[in-house]
Amino acid sequence: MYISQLFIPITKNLPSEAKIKSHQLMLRAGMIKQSAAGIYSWLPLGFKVMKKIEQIVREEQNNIGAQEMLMPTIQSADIWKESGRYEDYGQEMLRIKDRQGREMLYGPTNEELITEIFRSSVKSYKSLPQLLYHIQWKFRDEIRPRFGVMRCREFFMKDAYSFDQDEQSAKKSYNKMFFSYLKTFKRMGLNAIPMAADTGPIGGDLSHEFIIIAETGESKIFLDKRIFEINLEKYNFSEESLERMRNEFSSYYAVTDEKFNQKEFNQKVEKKNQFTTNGIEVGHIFYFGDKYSKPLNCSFDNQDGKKSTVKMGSYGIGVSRLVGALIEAFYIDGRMKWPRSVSPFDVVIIPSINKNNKENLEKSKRIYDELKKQNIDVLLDDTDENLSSKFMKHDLIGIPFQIIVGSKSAEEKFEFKEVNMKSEIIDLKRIKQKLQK
Ligand code: 5CA
Repeated sequence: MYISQLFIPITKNLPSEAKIKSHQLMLRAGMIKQSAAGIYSWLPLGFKVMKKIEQIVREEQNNIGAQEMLMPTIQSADIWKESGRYEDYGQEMLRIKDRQGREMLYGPTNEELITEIFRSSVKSYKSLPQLLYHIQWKFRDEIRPRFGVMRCREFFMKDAYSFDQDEQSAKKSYNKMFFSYLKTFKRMGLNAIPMAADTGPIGGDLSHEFIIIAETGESKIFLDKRIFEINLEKYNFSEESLERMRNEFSSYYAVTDEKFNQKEFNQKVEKKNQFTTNGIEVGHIFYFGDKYSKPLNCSFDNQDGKKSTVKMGSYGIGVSRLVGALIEAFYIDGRMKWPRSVSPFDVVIIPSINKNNKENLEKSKRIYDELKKQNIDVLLDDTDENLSSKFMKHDLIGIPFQIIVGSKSAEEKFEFKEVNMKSEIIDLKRIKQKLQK
């Protein structure tokens, strides 16, 4: 893509409510535009990043055998009345009436809807276990939407639901998802820490939040810092390995302020290992047994020919929140550097261009064509702004690799730079190798 053709409304004017860096950067770099409080349009650059995150989430869900589907955003109130959550959910739920006067709502989550789908089709233990997910918009009428895409009213979420015969098998599904989440976040360059959590309006008795460290995070976290040293490489998806992985994580204290207790912290963690900071919740998983399957009557015939209720869990990842969370994690000293796996482009070519000299632009176009042929997603800054304003712009856009075609580039060698590293003068062949994924 040539930047002159990209719809990227870069702006300097920030509204006063943009207090944290991810919110500021997303507005400045033209990634999003607010359309109402806590509701955003995703412009091409922001949308591209979100799609990359979505794809990583999708691949990792598919890897553990979860099946993708798509449920609607609008749901009927009836099933929520059956589960008893229609009243409980309160004002966070956006309630709507259709032209017939039927009560509808914009789904804040999908436990009821998926249970209703499941109960009408699954009759026997032979069809269990099952793991289903979708990636869909949700709406929660938050009292105080803030921090841009981090706490908004409409947001994009991956939600998965597990269905098992009994508690033991359901815990296996939970552990599988637990490990899969760690791998998913790792692919985005994030070290997410699982923390025992309260279950809130979703319910149940077992739950973990996955939190990444960020000063601006809304959750205060308390942990034994040795938890950072856990090596995921030594684990796999076998039942026994998952069990050991869970045990290793639970052996270290790691909680958010909801569950924090100073006395316990001092007892369980030596002073030198105590670590207190802020974090962003990027995922949350729940095991709630028959909380929904019972009132919604989702049962099956077990091996003994008796009726039994399905045991369920649900597993969320904040796909749109992750765009902001990644910026909080990687935006340092006014400069953004996306991890390669989610960067909007693989590399940007920045030629130094002036009115009398279009040679650098011509050279850049040739590099562009070469890289395109190799399936490298490249952005060419073909504007005639001076180099220093181009650099400032690319500090915002955050593409991790730059090819600078200017005074340092000789004949067929070019200045190649990984952001925040020293540049080197190399030929196109070397550049291609460096960009190989
Ligand atoms: N049904 C369960 C699991 S699917 C559920 O809804 N869990 S949740 O409430 O914890 O949400 C899952 C994830 O969505 C959170 O971890 C968070 O990353 C994201 N999320 C929740 N609320 C918002 C919000 N207001 N704005 C942006 N992202 C949000």
